[in-house]
Amino acid sequence: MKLYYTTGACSLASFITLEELGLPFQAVRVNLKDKTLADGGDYRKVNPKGYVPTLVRDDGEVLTENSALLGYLGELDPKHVLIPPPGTLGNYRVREWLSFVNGELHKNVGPLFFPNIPEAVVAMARERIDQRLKYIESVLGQHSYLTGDQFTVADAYLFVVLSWFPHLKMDLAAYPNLKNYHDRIKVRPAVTRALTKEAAAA
Ligand SMILES: N[C@@H](CCC(=O)N[C@@H](CS)C(=O)NCC(=O)O)C(=O)O
Repeated sequence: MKLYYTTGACSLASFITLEELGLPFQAVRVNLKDKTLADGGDYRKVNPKGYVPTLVRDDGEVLTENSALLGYLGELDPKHVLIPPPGTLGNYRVREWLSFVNGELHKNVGPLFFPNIPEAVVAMARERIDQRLKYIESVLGQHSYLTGDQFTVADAYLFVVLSWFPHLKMDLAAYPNLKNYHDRIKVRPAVTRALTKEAAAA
């Protein structure tokens, strides 16, 4: 299996998931600016959409989109630790959160990285992010992770989006449960491994 990633990007959620599962995989770094690979190859030949993450299975099948990759990888685990078994309500609960993190958070936070974004758009995005974080803050007042007391692929994804905040001069001071949640996930051995390997892999 190959994971195409960019250091610190949303692909880190799949990287963390693969580390949590202990599955062998090859990490291939993508330069998002010019859509090239470390060996100079054209990333668009792997994924014509030009963004990360992309997962290429050993049989050559290519999977894209964070929610699809995280659901797929989670279900590779026969012990169903990172997502409950397919077809169960628990499985849909995790997918519900994957969709929320992707559509409601990632896609409101991501544009803030663009330098020339108009102030009105920044203000609107920040207001929406605050509303979403307040909701998650209340959920994390009831249990340790998004769907209960078990870490899932949705937590891996949310962790990554929250880890962008310092780069955007945003912090979690107003959301103590989320701050505690982020601090707990940051020290998971699989997360530490993923961060270290991401920085080192080529
Ligand atoms: N819809 C995609 C979006 C992924 C995405 O936004 N990837 C960012 C990094 S976090 C990226 O590669 N951006 C570069 C680009 O859009 O050209 C998904 O959910 O997987």
